[in-house]
Amino acid sequence: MIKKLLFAGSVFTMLSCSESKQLQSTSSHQAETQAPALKDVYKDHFSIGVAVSPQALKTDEAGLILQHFNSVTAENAMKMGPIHPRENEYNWAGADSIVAFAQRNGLKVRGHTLVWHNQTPSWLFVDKDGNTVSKDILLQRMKDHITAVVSRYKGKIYAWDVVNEAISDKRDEYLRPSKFLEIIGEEYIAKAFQWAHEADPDAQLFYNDYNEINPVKREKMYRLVKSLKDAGVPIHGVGLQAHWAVNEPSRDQLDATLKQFADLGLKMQITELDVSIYPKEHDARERNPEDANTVYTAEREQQQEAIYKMSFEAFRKYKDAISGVTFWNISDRYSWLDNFPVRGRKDYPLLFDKDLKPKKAFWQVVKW
Ligand code: HAH
Repeated sequence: MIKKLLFAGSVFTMLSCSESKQLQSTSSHQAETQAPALKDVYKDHFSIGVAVSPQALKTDEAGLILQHFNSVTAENAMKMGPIHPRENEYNWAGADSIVAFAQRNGLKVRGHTLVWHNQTPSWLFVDKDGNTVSKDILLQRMKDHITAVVSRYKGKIYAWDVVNEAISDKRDEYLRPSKFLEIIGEEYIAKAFQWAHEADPDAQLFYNDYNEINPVKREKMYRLVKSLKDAGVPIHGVGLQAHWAVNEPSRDQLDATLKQFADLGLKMQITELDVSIYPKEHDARERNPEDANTVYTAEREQQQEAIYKMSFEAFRKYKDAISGVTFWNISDRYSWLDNFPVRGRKDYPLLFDKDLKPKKAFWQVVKW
């Protein structure tokens, strides 16, 4: 007990005053509920991360992060739109504050993301007259962006999602039609890895994508990552987003997915885990009358609990291949799923409720 207090005391000295208070209040809450820390439960297996905003780090959610997580990802702050809003202007404030929080508190940082078809800045694909830029110009812009961002956080960000979601969701199409693909061609992917590696040779570089449990999509992800690896491109791992739901994945589907990527011989991380209380949908859509039913019923809660339990059983089975599991958002106060696939439909996909208390699913994840 004394050891624990001394340890806690030494940790507090590294925190800002408000972070220290937040951690203390969360610790007394922990004592009440006897909740073990997620990061301690899994310390011999993989890191436990969480996607954050700079704002959340100034609230009581910071205490919860320090209690349970040993890795953070910026939910939005490092995406190209937010961090590079104009060609000659970077907006470092949000990303810097997340990295500083992590450094003060001894957390690892995953970088997300360097090249993605979404949340791009409006200037990226056009010249000053609004005409589409040439292949050479877009390659140069990509290189400048990747070099600037990766260099700034060299040695502070241990892993990067270099390319996000480059695979098509259409059955018979390999790569997603995007401006990057249209203007540059397939080589934009390998180039991104090469420039990220040049900027920080020690960073672990990942290809990251969603709907990895679907056999058709999974096969294409596997093909892409394997072809990059075989071509000698500096790629070190595959990120499985794991945006799941009450009705998926099945145990067999998940097992087959983890097995296939484990066999690649690269690192594997679960990068954006959440379990929606609604059946899975992959495309944004208009609201319909049934969407008014956002009650977090006992049945929905139970189905979600079962998916979390089964998922962590699978993660433990493949623990030698998995190096990190990151949740996409902190607590049910806020999730990106509140606005996807339907705007304004509240979801409850995480392990902590709006009061930051561990949910039933949390207990499944820590008890084994
Ligand atoms: C992820 N895409 C992104 O990687 C992440 O950056 C974002 O914050 C949330 C989810 C998942 C996705 C999507 O955005 C659109 C359609 C399908 C899946």
